[in-house]
Amino acid sequence: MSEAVLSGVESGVLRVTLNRPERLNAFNLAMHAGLAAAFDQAEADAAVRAVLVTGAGRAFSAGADLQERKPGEPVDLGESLEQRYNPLVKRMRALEKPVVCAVNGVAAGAGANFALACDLVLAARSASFIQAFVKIGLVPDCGGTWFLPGLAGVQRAMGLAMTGERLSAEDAERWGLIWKCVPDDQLMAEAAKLATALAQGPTRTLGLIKKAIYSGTERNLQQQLDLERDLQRSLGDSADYREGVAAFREKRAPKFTGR
Ligand code: LHQ
Repeated sequence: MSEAVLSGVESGVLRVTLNRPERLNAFNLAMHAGLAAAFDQAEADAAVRAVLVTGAGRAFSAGADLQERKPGEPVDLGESLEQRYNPLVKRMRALEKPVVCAVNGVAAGAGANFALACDLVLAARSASFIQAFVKIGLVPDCGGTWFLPGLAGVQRAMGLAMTGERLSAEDAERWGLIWKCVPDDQLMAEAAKLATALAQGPTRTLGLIKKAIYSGTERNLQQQLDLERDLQRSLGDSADYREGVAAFREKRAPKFTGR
């Protein structure tokens, strides 16, 4: 049996590929285990300075595997969120390294919201996003009810969640759900270029940018100004800050080491 998740490091980027193309990369236990192992490595390995997530085959991910359980088999969906999906989303957001997502095809249900949990999302022009949950009688999960209103506004979030309509990659970009929609044949090159550039960036700083931006929604301006002060103070004696300023003054490109 082939591995449900493929991973490998190149130029400081851990590439993580969802690899169940025959099931449109639907999430099963093996895929969760593979993702957990990949993020273990992303957290622990100092050589990894950015993560790039994508899907094998024609889809990004069709969400939870709806064929795994026998019809009528009792199921605790809350437990599967608590044990697997929610820890995955939390650790992606908490990882102090950038996570880029290359959405290569349809992203439905938990697959769509797993993509939105990444820090920067690129999508192929032919890709699409579907909050498919309502079609099987569920609410959006994997953070969708939190990400969507923040990214696209309450009305658009409500429309996507209540209708389960397909949103094209172009509209996803226009609505602010994703960073960029790119031509299909350029997706992986663009995503690799972005992830590699981030992997050469001031890693500690990028981690703190995530922290500041993601906590902004929970705080008022005064609290956010205080947080920015504290984060900036902690970066003031970093090697990358010194290098950045030196490079500016010497009119050359900086060489960041991530320290
Ligand atoms: C699939 C799936 C799939 C298995 C396509 N599973 N095989 C739920 C429960 C647990 C806890 C956590 O939270 C969740 C959250 C969720 O994610 S709920 C939402 C689950 N996802 C969906 O409802 C989406 C279901 N899939 C679709 O609507 C379509 O497949 C899409 C729109 C994604 C793609 O459509 P097509 O391009 O027309 O492909 P297809 O439908 O023909 O699918 C191709 C194959 O993949 C097919 O198998 P087959 O053997 O007939 O070729 C599908 O059965 C299989 N597949 N999604 N989620």
